[in-house]
Amino acid sequence: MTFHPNRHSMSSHWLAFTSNRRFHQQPRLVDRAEGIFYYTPQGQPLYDSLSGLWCTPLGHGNQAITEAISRQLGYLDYAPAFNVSHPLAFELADKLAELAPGDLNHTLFCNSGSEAADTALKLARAYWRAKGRAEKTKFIGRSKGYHGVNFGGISVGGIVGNRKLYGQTLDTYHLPHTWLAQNRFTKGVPTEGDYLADSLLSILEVQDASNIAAVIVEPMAGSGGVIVPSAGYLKRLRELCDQHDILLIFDEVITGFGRLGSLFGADFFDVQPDILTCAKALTNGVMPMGAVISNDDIYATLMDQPGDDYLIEFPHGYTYSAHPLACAAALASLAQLTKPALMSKVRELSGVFEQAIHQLKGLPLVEDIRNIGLAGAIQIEADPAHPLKRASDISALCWDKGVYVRFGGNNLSFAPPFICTAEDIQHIFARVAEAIQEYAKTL
Ligand code: PXG
Repeated sequence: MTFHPNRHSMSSHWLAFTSNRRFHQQPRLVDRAEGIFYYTPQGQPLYDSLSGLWCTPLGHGNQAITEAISRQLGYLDYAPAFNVSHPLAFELADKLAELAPGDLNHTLFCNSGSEAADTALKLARAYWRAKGRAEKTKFIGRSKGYHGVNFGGISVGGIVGNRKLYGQTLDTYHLPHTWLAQNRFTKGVPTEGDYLADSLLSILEVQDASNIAAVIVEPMAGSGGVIVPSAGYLKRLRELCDQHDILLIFDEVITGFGRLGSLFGADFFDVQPDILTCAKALTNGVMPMGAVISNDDIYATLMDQPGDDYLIEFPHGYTYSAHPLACAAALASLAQLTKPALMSKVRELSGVFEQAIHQLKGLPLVEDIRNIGLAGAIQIEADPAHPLKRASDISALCWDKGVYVRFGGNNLSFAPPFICTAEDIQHIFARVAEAIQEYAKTL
């Protein structure tokens, strides 16, 4: 399985969300993974400091997941997703109903976080229409928010680079992001910033709540650079949504299944959304799968619509919704992620992680460090002439030092697997510190 640049045309594979031209100059390949390591074709081990792309908290090569998929493959490789289903889909939906907070009891399956976001937005509109309030169609997202790459997701998303090329989006408005200069270098959840939720009122002043279907936010903005809201921010948002008859959607694609040391971000912040989307860790990243979990009222409203019962209540779904192999992977993954001992370990490691990442305070170019649970980001002072370059260059140096580090904008992001040790975490940040120092010397 060795990659031969001469035998493969580099341009035939157009890499996702990648500067392909830079990749061609310096291709980074992995052809094997085990536990918390990736391996290059030359055999160089690399610490996986982001659990893939936030999606493999149980590490690579998890035996129970491998076995579950193999077993399922022997029984049922595919089942039609429309009008037909299979036992594992119900088993998984029951499990999610049991795990998700409050009355989030009804799951629509899809294949990714992006599909989950667009599904949730369509569901919100369909709900209001079924309630006889068809004018409630607009959405509110948040600056620096990320909800995937489909048209709904980029409309509510608040990362300008992901939206600006694509013309007209849905009718959406954005809350301000929750990064505050005075909270720089806060360890964990900041105290300052609950008032930022009140910006919703300024939007309503102009748009009127009668036109708004839903507010969608990540409990913690992951792709935006691990921006942690203040402790009461989401509670305030919930209050305002209740007062104004607006659905609240939590995008838990990153925060779902233990990343914050609680099963969901909703549990961590003790706030109940009306719809919760998740993906990634649901299957430990081994099979693509997303899920949209809605509350009893939304489900009942769609099921109680007038008309013959042969009619489809929610005309939406994918060929691969509740794919049997993905269901098998998810059940095996959740059986492990929900063990209380694992969550305690995550909370314990979070303390080590917090210490280790904040030790980089004071290094050249480091202008902020944020963390929550087993997630964190180091914000690098941007070069005004090349705003996105430094984090990318530092990540390249980390690769050479044996650590795979994700960069986005001017942030280096970290979300190590739950199976790592305190020493692994310390090792990762020691290498990152060296890389930052060495890079700063070249400027
Ligand atoms: N919502 C959230 C909150 C996400 O973080 C998506 C939706 C989209 O999921 P899919 O499965 O369609 O990619 C995401 C994905 C990064 C990074 O480094 C983050 C994501 C994906 C890739 C990289 O921050 N988040």
